[in-house]
Amino acid sequence: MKNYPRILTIQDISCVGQCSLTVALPILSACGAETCILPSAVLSTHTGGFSGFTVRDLTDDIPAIAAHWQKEGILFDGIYTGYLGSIPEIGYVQDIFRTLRREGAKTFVDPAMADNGRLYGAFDMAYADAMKPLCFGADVVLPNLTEACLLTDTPYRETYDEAYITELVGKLQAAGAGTIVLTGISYSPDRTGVVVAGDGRTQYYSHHRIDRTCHGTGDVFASVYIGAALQGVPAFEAAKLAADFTVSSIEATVAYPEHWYGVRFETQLPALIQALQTL
Ligand code: PXL
Repeated sequence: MKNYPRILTIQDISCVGQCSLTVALPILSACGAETCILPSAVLSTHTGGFSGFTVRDLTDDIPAIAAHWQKEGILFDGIYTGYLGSIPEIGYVQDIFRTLRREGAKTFVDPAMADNGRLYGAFDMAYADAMKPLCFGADVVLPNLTEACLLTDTPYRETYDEAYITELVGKLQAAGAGTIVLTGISYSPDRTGVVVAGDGRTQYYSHHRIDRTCHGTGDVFASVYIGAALQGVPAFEAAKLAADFTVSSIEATVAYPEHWYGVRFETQLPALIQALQTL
């Protein structure tokens, strides 16, 4: 690992549930980055399967935190946003993109608002529309298929062919997207993978599909991708590394049905550090 980037990640703290900041912090640290955080909200758990969770939205705290950093001259080499709390917060994040970047800094947006054809419980179509300028203004956008459909007003399909994905990528590019890292793309029942589009080409990496859906895999994938990218790993290689890490984390979880709420990614961190050391 040759770089020591300072990254800011803006997403919620789900106190229990292995997603968002509790995933991004350890993974980005393992990737050798100084990891700074800006919590968008504090929830007792994530919203995917628990009931009665508490939510404290931190939208109103963000401008003063950002202003303090600006006053102190604190700037970042990378800014990575995930699950945010409100539409005004999306605007504040756009301000942060403008004001807190070191020269050459990269911005990464995981829309983190939907999966499996549905918006997460806290969000509506107005939120999905408000995410568009943030996603299309970032250097790298990392949507899953559902989010890519929402961002391009495309009907979501459970089964599709390469032409459908090519059209979707074309619509994201026409809307102004930078590098596109599109996850959960599957052309056959036993395989799934990631499409990477940027620098004038589109590439696809597939791996076997594990018959288990896990919460937080999008956050695990994005954190590894971004950690690797900030170490100078090219987009397609970073996507492969992130996909392989996500697969091995899910594999480390399948034997534990009581662990339905997240992925046991921690045991895979030594292998990730080793892989990054050899790149
Ligand atoms: O991993 C995405 C995510 C992040 N944060 C919260 C969530 C979810 C997905 O459901 O509920 C609070």
